[in-house]
Amino acid sequence: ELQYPEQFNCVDAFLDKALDTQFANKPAILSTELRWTYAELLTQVNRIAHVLTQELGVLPGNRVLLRGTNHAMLAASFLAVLKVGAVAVPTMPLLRAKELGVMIDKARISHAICDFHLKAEMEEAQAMHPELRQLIFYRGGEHSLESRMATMPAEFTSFASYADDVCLIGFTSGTTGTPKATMHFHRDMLAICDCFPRSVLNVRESDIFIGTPPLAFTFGLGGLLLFPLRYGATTVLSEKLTPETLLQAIMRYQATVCFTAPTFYRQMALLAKDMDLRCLRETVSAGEMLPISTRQAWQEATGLRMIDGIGATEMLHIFISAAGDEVRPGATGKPVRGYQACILDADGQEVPPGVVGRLAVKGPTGCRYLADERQRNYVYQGWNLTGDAYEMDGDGYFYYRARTDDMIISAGYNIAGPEVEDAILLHPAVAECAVIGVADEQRGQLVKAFIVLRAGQEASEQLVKAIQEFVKQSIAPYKYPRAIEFRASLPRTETGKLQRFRLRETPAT
Ligand code: 3SK
Repeated sequence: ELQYPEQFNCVDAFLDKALDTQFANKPAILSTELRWTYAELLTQVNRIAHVLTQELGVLPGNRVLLRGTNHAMLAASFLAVLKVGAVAVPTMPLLRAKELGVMIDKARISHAICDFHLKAEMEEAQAMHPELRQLIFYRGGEHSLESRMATMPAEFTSFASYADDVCLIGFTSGTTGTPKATMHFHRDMLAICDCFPRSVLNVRESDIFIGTPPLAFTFGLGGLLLFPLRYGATTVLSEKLTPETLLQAIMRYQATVCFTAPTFYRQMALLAKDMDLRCLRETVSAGEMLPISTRQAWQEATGLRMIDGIGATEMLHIFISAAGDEVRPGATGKPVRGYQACILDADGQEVPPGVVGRLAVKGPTGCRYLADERQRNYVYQGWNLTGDAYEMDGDGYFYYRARTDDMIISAGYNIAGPEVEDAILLHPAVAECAVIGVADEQRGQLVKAFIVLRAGQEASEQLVKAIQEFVKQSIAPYKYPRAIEFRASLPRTETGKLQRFRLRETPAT
């Protein structure tokens, strides 16, 4: 079991290196416009901490909303909020005023730190929510955070938090509806660093991390900020990345570890063939089910065996994964050291290997929703019920089948939508797809696929038939999509997760 002191501020554990001569001048954060060493990052964090406490009146326990793209000032602001004993509430940069308002209300937010480029919706939200007392902008505007920092001292003594003081409220991305607010403690910030990055990623001081997930998504917060800092490595923060620019950035910074989602790897695999990506040591995929075809395409293009992982905002980071020789085709992996997992049936009883059920997980992090009745559905006898349908084999490997609400029951058959998606994605005309069950008088539910075609491909009845035949050749024929609809794009959350529930809401065509 992981042991931490009763009283500590996690930021000290992330930035203690700045006081060590071996690390002080080592780059902590890199971007196109800046290079901050560990010593510089510590100074910036301390100056922001002074602005928060002296000028904005932030008190320990206050909730501070953060709004920005992946940038060093967002990272420093996050650390400063925790350092003064307040609670960070990171939000996705594309959220609208109304959505911000829901979070301000729910988390009782008193202060906000916002990138000046994202000012409009923030101000609109504040106008509707006067309980948000103080709003400060960085990267622009009058009385900016940077101008206030300029006169502040470079030292700041961290607030003496307790290990189980809440320091982060993370909102879920809303794949199933209204976002939930998950609460995490100072010790959780260290616990996630002591699990996946230590036993699966094997982080080294020389690592250079890069990737796409927003810092507002705990996948990105861990992978692009907390893990690199905890191990004295370097992170590259980039605001807008496409598959092409991510590949270029990997080469420019000689990145060694990449975090992104399957859809990005799928597109990068098409572009990567003639690129020199030998700098990469590990590539981590999470946030969505990793199709077997994407794993293969990436490995063929780069020679790299991808690390798949399942995490959840409720659990903070990845809890099942595998790397290197431990990777088994089709499996997400085994519980990360520190976590336990099992499969439960509808009555909460453990099922034997080979039976599909609900994935349950226990470990040093876990779900505590802020004032939400759904807590009762998530935690059962100490197990966190993730809402994913999984199967375990006799060797303890876990295989994703579907979200529990993505299982389709058609003519008495149980069909996992993602398995059908996997088969469709192998068709050369298909770029993206999502499979759902739609009501059907005869079969109860009917398998329906929404497909985005690759550039240059034309939708036609003939193509529908060709895809259906193609699927029947690779999986049991009863699983083939009896209905296919072509779309220009699929509904996704800002973190890239498919919103199948939105497809279920659309009227049948
Ligand atoms: O929600 C997820 O899919 C996730 C994956 C990895 C790490 C963290 C999270 C929230």
